[in-house]
Amino acid sequence: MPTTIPHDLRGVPWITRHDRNPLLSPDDVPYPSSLTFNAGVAKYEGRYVMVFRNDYFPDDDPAKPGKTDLGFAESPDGISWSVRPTPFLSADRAREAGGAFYANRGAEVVHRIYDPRITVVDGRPYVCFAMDTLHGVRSGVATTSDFESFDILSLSAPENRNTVLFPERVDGDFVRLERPFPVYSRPEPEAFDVWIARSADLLRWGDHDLVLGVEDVPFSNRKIGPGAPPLRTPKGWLTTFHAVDYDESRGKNGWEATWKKRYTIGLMLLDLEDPRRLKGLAKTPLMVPQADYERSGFRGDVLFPGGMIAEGEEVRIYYGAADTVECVASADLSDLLAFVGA
Ligand code: BMA
Repeated sequence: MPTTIPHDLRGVPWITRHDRNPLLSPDDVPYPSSLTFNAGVAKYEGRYVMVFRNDYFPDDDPAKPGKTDLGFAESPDGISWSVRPTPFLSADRAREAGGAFYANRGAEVVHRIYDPRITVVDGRPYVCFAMDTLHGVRSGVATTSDFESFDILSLSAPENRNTVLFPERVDGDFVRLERPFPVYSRPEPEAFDVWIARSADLLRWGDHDLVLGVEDVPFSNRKIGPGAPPLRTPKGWLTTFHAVDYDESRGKNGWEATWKKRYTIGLMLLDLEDPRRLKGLAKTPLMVPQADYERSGFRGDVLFPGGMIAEGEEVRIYYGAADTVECVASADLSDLLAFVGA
């Protein structure tokens, strides 16, 4: 892995940030909110649905204990959003719903729920989420029909997050990308990769395999992780990932005392029949923090993709910016495919 990545890294010029960005900010949320970001977005029953990460610190002071849960918003056009009056999934609600998963330790171990992705499979929405517990980070899969009530179907062993379901079964099985955290087995700090797993029933996950190693991504010197649920194209499953680079010379860049990382967006193509196979990878980032709302906020220079939706030949990419707001950018499918060498 390279030790440092150039500061002046550039994204592609043919992606367009929407002029109404940010699409969702804490002011849009009818309950306590300091940050609204890293959303999952999908189309469901004739409208756009969004599950977003909502962080709240009293007085907007991150030093004060706050909470993180998942809000729900909907939209007729994917641009103007209205947020439902109460959160969709919270640590409290997960504790109540997830009793079966905590048989040995009671339910008090859930700290927060975050970084959701929504995938509609066979007409039914699934929400994958990360859950911090006293005993590690677990990845959950929940299903819902109304974004009010939900069933938690599975929770991974720690340490795993950024699980992202494909929108179709492959050979009859559900498939998901994952990002485990191997801390003892790798010499570099935070060298984390993108993995794949399959399941017949969304409960039992196995057949794990590596899809993309961080060492294959020239613009990351730390970790990578799956982004939005993959999009079926004639050439393969097109999918984003986030790529992190760390630079010791970075100092304060956000509300925290120091923040030395940058999160860019990468793009890859997986084989349609066998999505374990990497068919294409862009060797430069698709998007690099550039707009003011991406460069400054709670943590500056963070882009975190969570939704990818085709509108004819145009593809929208929804992403969290600066761990503070939710945004969208769009590009032509043909340009995206050419970028991954298809
Ligand atoms: C990751 C997650 C994301 C966040 C990112 C940058 O570890 O917590 O939710 O966007 O860090 O802070």
